[in-house]
Amino acid sequence: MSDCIFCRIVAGEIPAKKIYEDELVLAFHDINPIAPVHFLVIPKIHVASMAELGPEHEAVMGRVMSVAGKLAHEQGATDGFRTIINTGRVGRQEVYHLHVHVVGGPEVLPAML
Ligand code: D5M
Repeated sequence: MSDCIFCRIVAGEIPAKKIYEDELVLAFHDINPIAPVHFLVIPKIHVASMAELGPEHEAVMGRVMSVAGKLAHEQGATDGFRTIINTGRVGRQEVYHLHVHVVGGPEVLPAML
């Protein structure tokens, strides 16, 4: 059994509020939402973080990004959204299975950069 929580969600070993799934990626609602729309899109294969990406991941990461944009609109972020990838200690990554946060809702988000 994997000790990666997101691998366990992919395997169906622990529950998640799934939004979308195909052969490459899975999307599900974040357990601690920070906005009316807040879900995660992950590659099904285990990649610990963005720092571990290589050329072999280009197809799956292309799918992650295109699914993120499509689902954002479907989930109600019709006037824009923010995508966040936390990487490593400095990036405050908590779960070491690469994931894209998609955050949005009706209100304009606080400025970040
Ligand atoms: O943050 C990891 C994100 O993953 C954080 O927003 C909570 C979310 N999380 C953690 N466990 C679960 C489960 N089981 N379901 C749904 N969402 C979850 P980061 O700092 O980007 O690594």
